Amino acid sequence: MTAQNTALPNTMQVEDDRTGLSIGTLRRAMADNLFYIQGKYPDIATQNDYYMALAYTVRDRLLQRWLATREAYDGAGVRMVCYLSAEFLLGPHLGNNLVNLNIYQPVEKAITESGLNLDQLIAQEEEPGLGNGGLGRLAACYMESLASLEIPAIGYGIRYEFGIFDQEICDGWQVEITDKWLQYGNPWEILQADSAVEVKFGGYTEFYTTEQGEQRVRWVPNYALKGVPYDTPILGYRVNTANTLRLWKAEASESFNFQRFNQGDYYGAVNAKTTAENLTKVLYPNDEQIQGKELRLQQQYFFVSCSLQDMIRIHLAEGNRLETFHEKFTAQLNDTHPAVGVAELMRLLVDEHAMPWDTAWQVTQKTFAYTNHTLLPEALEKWPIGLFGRLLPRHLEIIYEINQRFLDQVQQQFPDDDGKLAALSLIDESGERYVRMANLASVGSYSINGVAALHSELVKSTVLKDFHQLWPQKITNVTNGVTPRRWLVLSNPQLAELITSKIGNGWVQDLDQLKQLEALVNDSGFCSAWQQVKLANKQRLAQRILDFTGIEVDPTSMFDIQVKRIHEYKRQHLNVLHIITLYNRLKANPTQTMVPRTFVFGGKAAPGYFMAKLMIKLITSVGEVVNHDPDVAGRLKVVFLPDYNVTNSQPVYPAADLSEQISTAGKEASGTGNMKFSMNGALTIGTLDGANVEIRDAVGDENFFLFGLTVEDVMALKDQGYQPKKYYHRHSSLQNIIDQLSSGVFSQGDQNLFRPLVDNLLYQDPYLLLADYQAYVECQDRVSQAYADATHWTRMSILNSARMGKFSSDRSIRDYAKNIWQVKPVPVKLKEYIQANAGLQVNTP
Ligand code: HTP
Repeated sequence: MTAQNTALPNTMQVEDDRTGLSIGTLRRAMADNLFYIQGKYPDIATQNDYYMALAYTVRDRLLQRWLATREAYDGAGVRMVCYLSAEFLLGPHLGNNLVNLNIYQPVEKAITESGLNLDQLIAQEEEPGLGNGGLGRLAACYMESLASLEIPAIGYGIRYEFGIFDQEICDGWQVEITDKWLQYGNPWEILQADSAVEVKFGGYTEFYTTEQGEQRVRWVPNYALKGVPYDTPILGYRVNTANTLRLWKAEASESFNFQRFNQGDYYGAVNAKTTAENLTKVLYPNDEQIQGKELRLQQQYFFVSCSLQDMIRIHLAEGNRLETFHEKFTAQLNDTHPAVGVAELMRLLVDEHAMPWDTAWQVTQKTFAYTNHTLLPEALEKWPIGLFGRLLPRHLEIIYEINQRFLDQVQQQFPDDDGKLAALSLIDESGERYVRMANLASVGSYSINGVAALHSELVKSTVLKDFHQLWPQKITNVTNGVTPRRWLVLSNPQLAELITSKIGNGWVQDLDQLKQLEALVNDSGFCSAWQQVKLANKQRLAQRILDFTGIEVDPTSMFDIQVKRIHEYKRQHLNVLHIITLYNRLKANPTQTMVPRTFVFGGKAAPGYFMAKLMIKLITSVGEVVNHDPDVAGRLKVVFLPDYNVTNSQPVYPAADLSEQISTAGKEASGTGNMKFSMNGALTIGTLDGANVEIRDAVGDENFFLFGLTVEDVMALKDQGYQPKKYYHRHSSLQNIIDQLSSGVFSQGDQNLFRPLVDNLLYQDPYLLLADYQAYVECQDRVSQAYADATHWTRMSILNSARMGKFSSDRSIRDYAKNIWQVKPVPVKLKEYIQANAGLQVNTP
C-alpha cells in the first residue's frame, strides 16, 4: 500500500456525489445534472439550464431527508396533521431550501467558482403561484413551520396547471397574463402515479340490500376522474424533517373510458381526457369573493376526495381499523373550501367501508378542525342546492341527514326557537336554497378557530354566534404567523447577519430571542449599522423600481408601502387620498419643507372586480401627475410595482420604512404582511383591525401609529345611518380632492373615469374612508414628524423587530399542535444513503 493510498478515506467516508456538500462535489454534481438531466454542455447551456442543474443538485440532498422522514412516520403510533387547503402560495423553493439545508454558502461558492451568479440562478425559478394571497401564503408558512418543528404533516391541495395570473400594467390598467409556471418543468415535484385514486361525479343514488340483508345506498355516478398526486418535499430549518406537500392533478379515468375505446371511439376517449384535465387547469383568481362556479365546487370535491382516500389508504396499510382514523389523523380545513370533506368522509366510511352512521359521525367529528379566515359576507361560501345535488347527489343526502340529526339536538336544547334553527341549519332556506359551507364545517369539526384575537371574538359574536352559544368551548383563537426563514433570513440577509452578529443565530428557530436586541437600542454603532442595512435595502428596491417601471426614486426618502390584494376594504384609495392631500399642500405652498416620501403600491385585483381595477388605475393616474410635476420633485413619488407575488415581495418588506395597514376596523381578519413589515423593522400606520391590535400590544403603543374608527365605532356609525356626504362638506381639503377626481385633474380631463369610485365614496362609502380621512391624515403628519428624527425612528424600528417573536408561524403551529391537534414532534434520523445502499438489491418474492 502506498502512502497515498493510506491517505485515501475508506469508502464509507467518500463523499457521495448526490449528497456531499464540499465545493468540489457540488460543482461535480452540477456538471453531471447539466449533462444527464438537461442534456447540455456548459457552453450551450442557458441560465435556466444552470438553474435546473442546481435545483436537481439541491433536490438530491433533500430526497435523503424526505425518504428518512417517510420512514420515521411509517407504522402505527405517529399522529399526523393533514392540512387541507385549496391554495398553497409557496414562492420559489431554491433559496429557501438552500437556507434550510444550511448549504447557502458552499453552493454560492461553488456557483461563483464556476463563473456563475447565484442570485441570477435563483431568479430563474418560476414560482408556484398556487394561491391568491394571505390564505395560500399562510398555508405555505405553516408547512415550513410544521417541518421545522418536526411535526408529522401532509399538505393536501391542487396542482393547478396555471397559478395566479401574471399582472402587467398597460396604460395604468391591470392586464392579466396566464401563468405558465410548468412550461420548463418543475424540478421540485415527484410524480407518484401508483398512488392515483378515482373520484366520481354526478349521477344518482339507489338503495340496495347486501347479501347479509342490510339496507345500503349506492352512488351511481355519471363520470369519474383520476386524481394523480405530485409530491413536493417541504424541508424544515436545519432538521432532517422533510414533510410532503401532495398536490392532485385531474386526469381521465381509464376504467371509465375503457368502454369507449372498446367501441372504437378513439377520439371520444381522448376528448374525455382533455375535458378531465380541465378540472385542475386554473386557480380561481378571486380573493375573498365567491363566484359560485360549478368547476370550483368540482375542484374542491376533487382534491378533498383524493386526499381522504389517500389518508384511508395510509391508515389501512398500517394495519389499523377505520374506527381509529381520527387517532391517526387530524385534518385542518383551511377555510371552508375543503368543507365538503365532512360529507365525503361520512360517505367513504358509511357507504364504502360499511361503518354504522353513528360511529362514522364520531370519527368524522373528531377528525376535522376548521379555521375561519373571514367575516366578509361575499366570501362566505354557499352552494345552490340544485347545483350541489347534480354534482354530488349522495353528498347532498348525507348533508340532509347530518342536518336532520343536528337540528333535532338543537331543538332539544332550545325548544321552539325557530330563529335558532334557521341560523344553525346547514341549509339556507331564506330564499333560493343553499348549502352553507361554514355551518357544515362547524358541525363536522371538533374545533373552530379564528386567525387573530379580535377576529376570533368577532367570529363568536357575529357569523358563528349561534354555534358559539351552542358550544361555548369550541371556538378558539390561533393568531396567524409568518416564517422568519423566508421573511427574514432569505429576504433580508444583511439584517439577519447583523442580528446574528450580536445575539447569535438562535433567533431563527426561536424568534422570541430577538428580544435581546432591545438592549442595543442605545448602542450608536448598532443603530447606525441598522440604518445602513435599511438604506442598502432601499437602494436595492429603488433599482428594481427603476427596472420595472422606469421611475427613479430617492432611497433617502421615506418608503411608505402598501402591498396586498387590491380590495375596497383594504382601502388603498384612502392611501391615495392622503397622497393627493400632500400634493395639494405642496402645490399651494411650493417652498414648504416636507419629509420626502416614496409611495409604493403592489397587488393584484380579481379580474372581475371592477372597483379594484379602477383603484389600480387611480394609483397609476395619480402617479402620472405627481411624478411629472416639477413643483413636487424630490419630495413625492408614487409607484405601482407590477406583478406582486412572493418572488417580487421579498425585496419589498426589508426596504419599507412605513407599513400601511389601514383596513376598515373589523374587516381584515388578521393580515400577515403587517407581520412581515414589522419584523423587517418597518413602523406601522394602522387601524385597530386584525392582528394589528396584537402587533401594537407587542411593540408598544409608542412604536405604532394608530388611527381611525374602532369596530364599535364602525358599528355605531352604521347603526345611526352613515352619511359620507357630511364629511365631504365638513373638510375642505377632502372636498377639494373629491372635486379634483370628479373634474379630471388626475385623468387628463376625463370626468367619467373615476366617477364610479367617487360616487361610491360620496353616496355609500361602505368602508368608511371619508369618516376615517381626517384621523388618517393627522396620523400621517405625526409619522412625518417622527421620521424627521432619525435616531428616534431607528430606535422604534429596532424595537419593532425585537418584539415580533410572537408572530413567527412557529408559535402559531405550536398553538395548533398543543391546543387543537394534540400532535407531538417526531425527530427524523438521517441514514447515509451510501451506507444503507451499497448496491441495488431487489427483493423478489
Ligand atoms: C384572509 C384575510 C387575512 C388573513 C388571511 C390568512 C382571508 N385568508 N383568507 N386570510 O383577509 O386578513 O391574514 O388568515
